[in-house]
This record gives sequence, C-alpha cells and structure tokens, in this order.
Amino acid sequence: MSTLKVENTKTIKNGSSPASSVKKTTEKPNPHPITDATYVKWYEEMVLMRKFEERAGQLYGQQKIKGFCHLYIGQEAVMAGTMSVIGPDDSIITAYRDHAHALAKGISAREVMAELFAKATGCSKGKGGSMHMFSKEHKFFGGHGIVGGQIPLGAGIAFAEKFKGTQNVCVCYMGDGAVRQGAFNETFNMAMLWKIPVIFVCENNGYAMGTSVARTTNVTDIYKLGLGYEMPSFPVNGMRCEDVHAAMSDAVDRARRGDGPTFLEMRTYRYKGHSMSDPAKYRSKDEVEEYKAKDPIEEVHKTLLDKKILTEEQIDAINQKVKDIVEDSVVFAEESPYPDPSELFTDVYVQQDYPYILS
Ligand SMILES: Cc1ncc(C[n+]2csc(CCOP(=O)(O)OP(=O)(O)O)c2C)c(N)n1
Ligand SMILES: [Mg+2]
Repeated sequence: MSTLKVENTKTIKNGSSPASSVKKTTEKPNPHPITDATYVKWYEEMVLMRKFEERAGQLYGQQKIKGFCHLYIGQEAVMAGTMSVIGPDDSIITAYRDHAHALAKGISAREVMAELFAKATGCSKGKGGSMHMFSKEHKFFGGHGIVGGQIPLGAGIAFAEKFKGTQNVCVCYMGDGAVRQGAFNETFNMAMLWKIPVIFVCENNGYAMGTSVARTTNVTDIYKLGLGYEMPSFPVNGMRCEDVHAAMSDAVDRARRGDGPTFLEMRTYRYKGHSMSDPAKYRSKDEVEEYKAKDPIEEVHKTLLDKKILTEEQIDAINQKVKDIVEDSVVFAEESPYPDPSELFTDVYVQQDYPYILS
C-alpha cells in the first residue's frame, strides 16, 4: 500500500515564510518571541498531554474508560506551538482527537479525566466523553465526532468575534480526512470573502483511520487546497514547536490585523492507532520509528539541556509534577459520581416551534 511520505519541510512555496516572524526581530519587536520560558512551557505542556494520554490508554485497557478513545500521542508539538501564540480570549475548536487540545487550552486534568470516566464532574458533565470535551469558560468549543463538522463552526465562532469588533481569533483544527468534506470548501470560500479571523489547521498525520492521504487524493500537498481560494496557505513541520509557533504567529497577526484567514498544513504523526481498537497494520514499524526519532518532547528536552535552560534535575521535577497531576486526576475521576439520571433531559437543544415537529 502506498503511504504518504510526510516530509517535514520549512520550504514555503507561496508568499512569505511562516518562519518570518522569528527572523523579523531585527526590524521590529517580535510580538511572539521564543524565550527560555517558552521552551519550559512547551516541555511542561507536552509532557502533560503525553503522560495524561498514556494513563488514559491504560485505564481504557482496564475498562475504566469506555466508548471511543483517540489518542494524540506524537502530535503534541502542534498544540504546544499554538498555545505559545494565542491567548485565553482566543477560541479553539477541533475534532474527536481532543484530549490534548482541552488540556492545552487550560481545562484541568481532573475535568478532562472525569469526562473520560463519564462522571458528573467532567468538563461536559460526563455526557460527552472522549470525543466531546467542551468548555465555554476556556473558549474551547469541542470536541466533534462528525468529520469536518467543526470547520464551518470554527468560521462561525471567528465571524462572531469580528462582528462584535474584538481582536480575538479562532483556531480551527481538522484532520487530513476532513479536508475531503464539502463543508471545507464552502467554509474556505466564505472565510476569504468576509476576511474572517480564523486560522484553519490541518493536522496531517498521514492517515484517516486506516486510509493514507495518498490513497484518497491527487493533491497530497494539502496546504495547496487553500490556494484555490487565494487563502495564504503553508506547509509546516508539525513535529517542531518552533516551526508551529512561527507559522501560527504570522497567521494570528494576519487575522488580528483584519486580513482574514490562513490555512496551515501541519505535517505530523500519530504514534498509536486511529483509536484504541486499531492495531494499525496499514503502516510499517519502520515508518512509526522514523517519526518517533523526531519526537517533539525529546527535541525540546534536548534544547533545554543544550541551551542550559534547565538541568536534568529540574526536568525530572517537572516530570514528577506532571505525574502527580495525572494521578490526582485519576483519583478525582474515580471518586466522582455519575450524572444523575435527570441530567438526561438537560443541555438538550429544544426549539419549541420547529416546523416539522407536531405537538
Ligand atoms: C462525516 C463522517 N464520516 C465518516 C466518519 C467516520 N470517521 C471517523 S474518524 C475518520 C477518519 C478521519 O481522519 P482524519 O480527519 O485524518 O483525522 P485523524 O483521525 O487522523 O485525527 C472517519 C472517516 C465520521 N466520523 N464522520
Ligand atoms: Mg489523519
């Protein structure tokens, strides 16, 4: 079977380089500098995403977590590199591979773990589960199981910000499988026409379930799909926090200036199967190992030591702190109650005068 070779490239074939915001420091102050503190933040965030999901995977094996469960392990640099650019007033929305997005946007490990356990203390009151994390407070708008369903919603959230006259942006994530949906094209057209402050991010991990990108399209350079709408569109090495940060900086600045959307194809990889029930036989062990050799957590760990930002002991202390946060979240989830049966009738959208419902 032919598979997409997810090459990680910094070569930008149209317009300016997404890395330009880092280079521009000599010309004017960079609003998104990469400092020592940024590396520490990246490390902490990514270790939390990874350790949390490794534990979630174990708990799924013990049937403490049921239903669907899609792990993000391997793709963490995409979220870490985003969060060093956007702020708490900006929104994000994504698909069902959403645990790391929820944690990165500031939802507590307790609330995310409790949601996985379907407990009332979860961020969606235990009624959403793995695929439907949500927090209005943190401007995290899901968690969507319908492939591509979040694309028009992301544009809508960004449109609302523009309509209200804020400077806030929405980052809308989707998989490589989602870009085949009609809604992708409809949304790209409207987002460009109305210069909506949305950043579309395709997390191209090479596969939609067991189907490689190369099997589903003639255009394997997914970022090129944006060019038909004259949307600034770039490929980005999604295994490197620095590259994600630089690309996101340019895109966020463009959106805040009122110049509209950007499409970023983040080339990344998931180390685990599509979901817990996928043995991932459609790809070779060598391919997985090739990407593990570029692991973003290992890379940032190395940078922290090479640049003498932290000592090995300080890094160990972070690892221990994260381990404690994850274990605390498991105890919290175990001890929390299930939702009351009456909750079946709350949080359900009802439109009394819907024309096709006969009362
Ligand atoms: C509209 C729709 N069609 C099909 C599915 C079944 N489905 C669930 S996940 C998935 C693959 C999507 O892959 P991708 O967008 O690359 O995201 P990834 O899982 O790699 O993060 C499919 C086809 C679905 N959930 N929704
Ligand atoms: Mg995919």
